[in-house]
Amino acid sequence: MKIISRWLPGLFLLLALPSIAQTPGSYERREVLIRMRDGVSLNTVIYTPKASKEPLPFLLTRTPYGVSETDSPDRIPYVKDMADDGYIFVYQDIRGRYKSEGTFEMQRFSRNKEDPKAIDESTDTYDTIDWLLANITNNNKKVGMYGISYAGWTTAIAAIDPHPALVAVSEQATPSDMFLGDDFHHNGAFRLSYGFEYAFMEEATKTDSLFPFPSYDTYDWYLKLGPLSNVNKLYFKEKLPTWNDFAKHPNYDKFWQKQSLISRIDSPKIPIMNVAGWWDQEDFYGPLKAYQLWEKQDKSHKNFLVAGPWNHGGWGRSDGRSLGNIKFDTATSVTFRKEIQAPWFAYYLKGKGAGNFAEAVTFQTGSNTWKRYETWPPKEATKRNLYFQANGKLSFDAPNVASGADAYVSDPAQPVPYRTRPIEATYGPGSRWRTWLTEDQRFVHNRPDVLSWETDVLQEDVTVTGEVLAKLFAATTGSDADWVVKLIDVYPAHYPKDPAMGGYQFMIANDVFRGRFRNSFEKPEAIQPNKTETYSIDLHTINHVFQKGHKMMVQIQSTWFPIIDRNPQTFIPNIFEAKETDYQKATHTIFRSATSPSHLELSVVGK
Ligand code: PG9
Repeated sequence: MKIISRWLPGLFLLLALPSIAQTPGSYERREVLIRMRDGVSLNTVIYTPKASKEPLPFLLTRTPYGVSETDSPDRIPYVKDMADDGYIFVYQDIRGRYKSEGTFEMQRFSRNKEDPKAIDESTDTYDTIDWLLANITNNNKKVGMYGISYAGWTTAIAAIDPHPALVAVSEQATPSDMFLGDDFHHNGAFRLSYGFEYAFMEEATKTDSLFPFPSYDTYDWYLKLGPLSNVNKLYFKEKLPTWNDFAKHPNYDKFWQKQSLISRIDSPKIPIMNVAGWWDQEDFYGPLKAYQLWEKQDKSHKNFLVAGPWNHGGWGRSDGRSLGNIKFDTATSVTFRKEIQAPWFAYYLKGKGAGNFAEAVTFQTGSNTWKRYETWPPKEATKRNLYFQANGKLSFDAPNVASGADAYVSDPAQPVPYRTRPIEATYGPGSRWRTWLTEDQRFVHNRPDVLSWETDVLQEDVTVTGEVLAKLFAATTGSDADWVVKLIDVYPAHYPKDPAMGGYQFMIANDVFRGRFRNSFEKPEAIQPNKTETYSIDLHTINHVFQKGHKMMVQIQSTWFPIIDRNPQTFIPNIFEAKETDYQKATHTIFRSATSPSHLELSVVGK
């Protein structure tokens, strides 16, 4: 994601290196090349307050998206509160990107630690901090690090093996595992449009470039692309390492496991604030997983979680009063920046304030209120199952019928669009990518290949705070299948508070699961046609009140295109090698009987 340029309205280009340019703001800017241990130099923009007398801490961000156009921090809403307090802001192009030397490698974090010259993003951070402490005057010898998404990931890995001067970090929307969740796959299902467009954006050139789609709506383009092997044949010609890795590693092998934070995180060595957006279209799994992994070994209250009603990085941009069509009554991003982020860094980097931060602060949607928790997910929630019933009903009562099922035909030649068309290029002009998770799901509600079950009108609020798990009993006539599960808040048909929202189907939780991985992500197995199998699908944690007068709905479908590549529905060991003829229609059946009671397990607070 092109974070920096999306934050920054202004453009201040530097003409000579190194140099000092006075900006109209209260910060002084310079751009320097910092030499790493292997001789490669990284381009770095440094903003220092003009007026400050006392020694100040650094706040460092490392990104692949280009730092030269970064505006003065006192003019960037995301960090303005901290800028007004006074820090030395440091922005760096990571290796091989924009004005930095060296070669870019996607998520480089696997150096040989025996080799003192070996490098990765962790050593580049270390060397940068060494240089800053020695070369920037009037610093207080403390460094904080923060960043969203890729810059959240560089932050997370800096915290795993921290430089002694790195004393507090906030990873925000870091990816944690690119096969199980996050940008490139979810539960083994390949995120086609994101993987394709992102690999091109980062690796076709040194600066970000958009794939030149010949049409505005990419849905047909991806459909006409045919099997995934056509990508290299027709377009990438084996030149993009990230795409080649997708094709070479279709299962959860060492390649994915080694780069996953799951295999890297142990006890938190320094304070860490993990930040997540409930409707993050890129890395929602990541920060929640990172929080959970650190939390397992957090003995001294160093690990924190903040989650709010945001898309990817939304807390850094807008005021956070709304997302797409959904309104939250209060300026959630402003609250985060002023009352959470700024005091947190001020305490750890400057010793200001009392520092009694809550373990978890999450915004509860529906009631639209901030809540503080001593654990996340909170222990007071109880598990309640929401069962699929006959006639499209959903209820908290288990089915007592001996047999019962609903079926649909899923056709890879007619995949369900994941958002309303036109599906603009992910980061292209006019793209609605950033709010797709909040779109009204009525656009697919009555398709024959999308099944829906809904409760009666709720007579009282149902508050779900914590984990949501889908348990499906399902069969297919094919030998592989994807299962997409969506938990939806259905607004009352007549909704005087906001009439245009009457009947809106607002997706609260969702995910996709590739059936071949039901027993193991490492070793996929064909599904035996017509055999009922169980699938446990993690829909992650939420904090939402389904209000009295609303209904709860579950939708299930087997295509979500082109964000997820089409499952051929015929088991092929590597889908990147599937042929056009392998893609076949199949009938999928979801059971809802006493012995095969498909349901969602919800963490319910209160009644
Ligand atoms: N979601 C983007 C990303 C992060 C890390 C690796 C690959 C992609 C981003 O917004 O930076």
